[in-house]
Amino acid sequence: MIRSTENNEYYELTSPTKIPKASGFLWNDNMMIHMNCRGYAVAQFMQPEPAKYSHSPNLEAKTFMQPEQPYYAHHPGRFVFVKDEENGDIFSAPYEPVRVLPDNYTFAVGKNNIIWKVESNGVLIEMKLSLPKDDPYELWEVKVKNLSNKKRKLSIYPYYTVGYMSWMNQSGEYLEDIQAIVCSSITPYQKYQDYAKIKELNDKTFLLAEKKPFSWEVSQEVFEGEGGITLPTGIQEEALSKSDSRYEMPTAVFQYKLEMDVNEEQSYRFVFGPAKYDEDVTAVRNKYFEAENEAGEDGFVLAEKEYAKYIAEGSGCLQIKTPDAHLDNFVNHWLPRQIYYHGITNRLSTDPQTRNYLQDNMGMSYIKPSIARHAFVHALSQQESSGAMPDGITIHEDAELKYINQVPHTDHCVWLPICLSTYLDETNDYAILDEVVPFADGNEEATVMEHINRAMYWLINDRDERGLNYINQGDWCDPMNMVGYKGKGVSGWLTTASAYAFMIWADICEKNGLQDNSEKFRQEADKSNEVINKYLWDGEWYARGITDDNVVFGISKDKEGRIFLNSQGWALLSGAADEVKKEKLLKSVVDQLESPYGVEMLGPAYTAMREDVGRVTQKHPGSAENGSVYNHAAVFYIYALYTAGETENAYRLLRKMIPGPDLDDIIQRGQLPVFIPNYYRGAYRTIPRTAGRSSHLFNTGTVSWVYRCIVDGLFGVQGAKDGLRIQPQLPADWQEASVTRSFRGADIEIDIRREAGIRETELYVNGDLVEGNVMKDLKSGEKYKVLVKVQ
Ligand code: CEZ
Repeated sequence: MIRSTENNEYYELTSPTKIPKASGFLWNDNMMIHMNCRGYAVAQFMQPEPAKYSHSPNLEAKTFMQPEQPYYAHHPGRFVFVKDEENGDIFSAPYEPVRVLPDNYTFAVGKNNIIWKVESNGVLIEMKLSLPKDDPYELWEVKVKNLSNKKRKLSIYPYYTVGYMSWMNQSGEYLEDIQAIVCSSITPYQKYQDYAKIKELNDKTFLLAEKKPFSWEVSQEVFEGEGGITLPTGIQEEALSKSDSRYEMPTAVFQYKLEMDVNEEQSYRFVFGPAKYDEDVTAVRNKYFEAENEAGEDGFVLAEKEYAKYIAEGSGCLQIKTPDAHLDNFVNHWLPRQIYYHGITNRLSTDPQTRNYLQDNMGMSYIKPSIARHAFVHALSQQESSGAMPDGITIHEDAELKYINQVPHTDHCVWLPICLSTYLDETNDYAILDEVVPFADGNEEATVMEHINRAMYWLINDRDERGLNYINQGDWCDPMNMVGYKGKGVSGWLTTASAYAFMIWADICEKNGLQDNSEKFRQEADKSNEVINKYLWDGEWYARGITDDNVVFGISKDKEGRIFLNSQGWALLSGAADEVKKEKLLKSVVDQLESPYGVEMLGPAYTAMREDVGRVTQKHPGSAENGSVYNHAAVFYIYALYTAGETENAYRLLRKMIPGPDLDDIIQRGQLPVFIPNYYRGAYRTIPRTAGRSSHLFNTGTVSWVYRCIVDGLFGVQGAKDGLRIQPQLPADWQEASVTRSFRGADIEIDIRREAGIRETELYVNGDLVEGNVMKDLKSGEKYKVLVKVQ
């Protein structure tokens, strides 16, 4: 039912009903589309804020992308109805809205396109979606093939949802001369001050057809008639009625009539997207369907090719081969693709959360380090001279801080050294530290080095009399908003995370020759670690924090929220936990938080509001931050396990991030292994029925860290100042594995083998045994062959 194609180009699903929310996504520089296997779509484009051109049939709230996005009969989608003109039988591809179970069905999610093949009663419909590299348009190809052994008379009806565009003004019509349905609207607004922005918006939605249709329909109501969306009246008629829409909900449907010989195939192409003027649609026609190069390829074909290249640029810096082919496929193809998506689109937002922006670019350090470099410098240019980092980084001149970025969080400074260290490991570009960057306030400017020093001092100063870091209205955990809003509550996690950040920064300072600075921050890390142990060790694990009213929480006395994952893993990273504490907390996590779908973020999940903790306790138990397998938190923990040499523990949990390989697991998660979602439902111990269910939200800081776990931990091929440090941590049941690592311009092929009698890892570079575990003097453009013998 699920398979990857031989060359791993696609993941295929052969049922539209077994994993109904199975999905894939495509993006380009200006848009994103999330398609599910049954034909439903969520698409957004940037102008510069994210906007829709295919709407739901009701007034929609403008919000950020949501987890567990619900689908319903009228959900926006892309469909092709098919009518047998001889007997009136109707089905629709890919599956919705008619829901006739096809005889054969394939949903193939690729890197740069998504393809459905749907065969019903001797008719094969193939739908292919691709995007151009820049334009916010969907490129659709629909093929019809007669697989039966007789001539067929058919009508096909590509149907694209336009939906409820606006309560102020919406309409639509067919423009004969360009063969396009163009629907128009005015984005609703009330303040005259908004007019200046509104008038610039691309408020039209068009569906452009390459071939002249037999008929069309632009009114949703007329199209559906009494038949409704599952059996539209329009389709039951001889011909679509050619209506327009005048302050009526528009739609975009074409009808093509076909008489097909045995085995005959017909192909149709469409472009769907937003526009500002009708003339823009004419330009789209010219660009995609008229212009041809010498090879006879038109703009549509060239755009598909260009897009394939654009996606291919997002390949990562390693190719792995292990005993687990599914893992290989994910790590070699899908994981870097998801990291690239984050790094290049900034999650389709103009004000990414500071921690997201920094961590997404930590991942980009492996893919396009120049983009990461630019992002780090850009983020620092929005730092206050006090060292404080803002809650979001604006990346467009008109951008404003929105949603969660209007809530003050105290953790943003922590991510600077942590994320930058990966960039430095990968590139050795210590010159970035000397880059001079302005502060957001005043006229002062300073080096990157000084900016980050100030960020560290900001953390040092934002501590209470005990030395614990204030939480204000949240730390990494956005909805932990009522622990410290009165100004007293502290975050145990942030105190540990600060200690870790100080250590990382101390390392960077030392490598950069700044011994004194380095000493200073090591001392600060020690201080933080000391107070964590003094105030937050609960006996078997670390507490999460202390509220405004001086109540320690995340402890054994709590009925709900007794243990939080982040407090445990980061105490391993910061070095707060000694051996005894380490063993205890590892066991507590296994006993209380581990599930078949990964490790949960807290447990037991809250079932009622705790007013001294906040909004996180109001989320549904087992969803999101309230005790799901919140993959971002889980991967911090996994990274900590690798750092602490907990190889088996680390790999077991890492593998659980990816759906499968067993079919049952994939069905329970409800997601194809083509991305890692921000969470899988948790509360495994109290609500097992829904545990494991994917959020399907592919925006997540998880992926950069998964790559880091693979580079620094599993394969141990982390960059160092003087070369490439090689120290694999393979799970015990792997006898061998290999990895091709692109690193600072060199190509390094590494074979790792277990060998009896080996005590310490042995490294042979081009046949010669190398002292220590670092490959030095690497030359860009060279190829190296490395053999690593491990115990
Ligand atoms: O957003 C993520 C943030 O993008 O939640 C993480 C946080 O560290 C990331 O920076 C943990 O809180 O406001 C909410 O309740 C939302 O749940 C967001 O916290 C959450 C959403 O999953 C959006 O991706």
